[in-house]
Amino acid sequence: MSKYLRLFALLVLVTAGVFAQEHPAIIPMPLNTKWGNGSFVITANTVIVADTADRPSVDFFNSYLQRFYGFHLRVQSASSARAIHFSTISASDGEPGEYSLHVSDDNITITAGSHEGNFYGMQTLIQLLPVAPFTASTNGLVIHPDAGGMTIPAVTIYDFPRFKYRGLHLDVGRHFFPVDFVKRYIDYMALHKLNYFHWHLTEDQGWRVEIKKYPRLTEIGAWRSGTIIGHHPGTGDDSTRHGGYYTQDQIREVVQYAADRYITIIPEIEMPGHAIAALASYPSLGCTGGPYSVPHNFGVHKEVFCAGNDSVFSFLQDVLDEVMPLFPSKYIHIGGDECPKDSWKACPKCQARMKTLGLRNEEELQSYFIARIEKYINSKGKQIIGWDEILEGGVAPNATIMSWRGEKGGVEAAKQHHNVIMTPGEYVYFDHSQTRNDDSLTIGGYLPLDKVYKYEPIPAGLNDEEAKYILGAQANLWSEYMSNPAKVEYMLFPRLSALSEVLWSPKGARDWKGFQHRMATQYKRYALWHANSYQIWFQPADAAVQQKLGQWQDYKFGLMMHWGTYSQWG
Ligand code: TNX
Repeated sequence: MSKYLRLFALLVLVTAGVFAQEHPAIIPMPLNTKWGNGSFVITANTVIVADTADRPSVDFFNSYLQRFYGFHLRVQSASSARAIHFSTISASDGEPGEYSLHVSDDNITITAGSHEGNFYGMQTLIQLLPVAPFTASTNGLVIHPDAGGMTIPAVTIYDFPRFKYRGLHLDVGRHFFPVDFVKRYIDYMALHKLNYFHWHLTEDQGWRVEIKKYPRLTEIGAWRSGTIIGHHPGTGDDSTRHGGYYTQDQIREVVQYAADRYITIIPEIEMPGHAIAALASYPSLGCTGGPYSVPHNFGVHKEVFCAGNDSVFSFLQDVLDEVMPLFPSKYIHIGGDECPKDSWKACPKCQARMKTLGLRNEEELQSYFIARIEKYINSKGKQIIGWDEILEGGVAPNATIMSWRGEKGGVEAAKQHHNVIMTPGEYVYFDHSQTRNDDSLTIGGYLPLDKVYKYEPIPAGLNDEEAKYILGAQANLWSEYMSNPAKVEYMLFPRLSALSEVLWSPKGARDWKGFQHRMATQYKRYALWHANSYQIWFQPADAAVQQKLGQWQDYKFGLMMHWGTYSQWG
């Protein structure tokens, strides 16, 4: 090869390398991406062409532009040149959530088989927006379209999710979080293309949903007079009243907010354990009749709903009668985990029930409890989800299982042809620390970003037929040691981004190194959203990532100067 040819080849390689790095970082990685030549420039004159049915996508996009870039676009139904087009084709044989996104010099077109698909296409478009450089202004970060517009690189993407259940959970029982934060949490889910929000609404330490027939649940059960200091059992008590609850109107508002983001909310009403807040409100619901008080500490408590008392079932049915109409979800989560059997063993009513029904042990009494509630919920056209303990003593006939104590429960349930949502503690418990020297208070355990990223939701040991019962996976945020939104965000980010790729992207696209490179951009998005995040996630050995992070640190520093305490939520 001549000297010039070699030089030319080198130049081509270097340029290709540079261009490869210039492409926007998309998370979760789409199924199929072909970068083109050229670009579309969004200016203040760009219009959005969409039907009213795609209003949720258009509104999300415009409010994202407004909030983070300081402008929004005009919307019209008539076709136009130089526009962002949303179109839905009715493709009954399409994959759920599939979309294609095409960016050329003249247009941006999002085409999908459903409005939900258009929403995901729009989320990908959001990730093509430039995130740097920013100019500071009084309303935040602005790339004003008048200043040359926003350049969106030409690309053709075809995409659909790997799993149909892409979940995230939030425990609002241990600590209460206000509606505004719950909405923000739902936005974070939407930005990561997740579609199920598991709202853990009742706990020992707090009952969080208004039930009109039983006002004491929120007058008494939503409040505790203090919280332990430090890890359970605690080194003291803060003696500070904590609590709160959502009115039914607020619940409806949040459900609609989620629906506008194609997210289904699954409410959890815990039974027979984790229910002291309810017992404190109505002591006759427990085996001894109380008195009970809303605990200040955490862990697994022995006071549970009495399984021998029919009025407990009437109470729960009344509660469900008010809860089910609030949530369009076909699933209702009934808990079922960590129910010690001590009080049932000592309770004459529970023992009498076991004798009448010929139940051999208290595990079978728990199965009776869950199956009786399942029957009621099924009679209203809904289905139950329960934690994997509901497999013990015989599983309720139509239940979906959430496998949290490792993968075993999920494997067992799938083999019994029950639907399964994988949520094993080891891989997706975001209450665990992200670093071995976490100086913030957490429940313990160590779950770094790469472990989440490498998680495979289909457990080994299932054949193809059984694997079909794995609907997807979910990360859980238990809030014993998350007392404020900034802490929740700190535990959520960056792990949420890894989870989204596990749930959405094809298995073969999983690439830890490439993901780390894309995360440098994702961190800038976190900053754009004012999201708090855990930052020291990278492998110090990876020089390229470090260099990007160096840029990020400079950038973040500028941001902190601008906002003061940027990590504060609010
Ligand atoms: C177990 S996961 C629980 C929760 C705790 C969590 C802490 C599950 C079904 N039950 O009540 O908050 O561990 O990691």
